[in-house]
Amino acid sequence: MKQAHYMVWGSIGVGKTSLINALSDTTSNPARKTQMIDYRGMAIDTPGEYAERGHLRRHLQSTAATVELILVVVDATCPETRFPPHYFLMFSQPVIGIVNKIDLATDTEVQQAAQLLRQIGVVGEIFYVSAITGSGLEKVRQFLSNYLQ
Ligand SMILES: Nc1nc2c(ncn2[C@@H]2O[C@H](COP(=O)(O)OP(=O)(O)O)[C@@H](O)[C@H]2O)c(=O)[nH]1
Ligand SMILES: [Mg+2]
Repeated sequence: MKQAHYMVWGSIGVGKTSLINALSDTTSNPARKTQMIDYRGMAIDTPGEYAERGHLRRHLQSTAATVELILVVVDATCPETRFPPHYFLMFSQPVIGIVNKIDLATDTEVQQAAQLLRQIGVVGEIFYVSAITGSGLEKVRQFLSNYLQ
């Protein structure tokens, strides 16, 4: 199987699948509900249900051990999370944050979402994007292409 390079984590509906579609150069299908851990080229998409429940989260943790980079996505319009504080500090790989849906959020909400990422242990760079309008995605693409050789 082709080795995926990065894994996308986040709660249900934050826009993980939309983001991967937007970052991939493939014709973007509208996001379908993600039913299982989904290997899609460079990325591993994950179902929000897994991230939200402790006992399912363990499946993601073992998959995460095989990737080079972890992306944690939060929804700027809904700055809340089920991840425990400092959760992402457990990973040895770099963990970067994505604040998605900035097209719908106020500046204050965007700042709150970034703080939330810090609280759950995302210590890497934070990017501010809209998977729908494409705003901010170029920086993420550049980061990925520099980082993942
Ligand atoms: N306005 C807006 N909607 C978004 C954005 N990203 C995702 N969505 C919408 O949010 C919903 C959930 O997206 P999806 O990618 O399935 O989320 P997932 O469950 O994290 O994979 C869909 O209706 C998307 O069209 C965004 O940046 N802006
Ligand atoms: Mg999905």
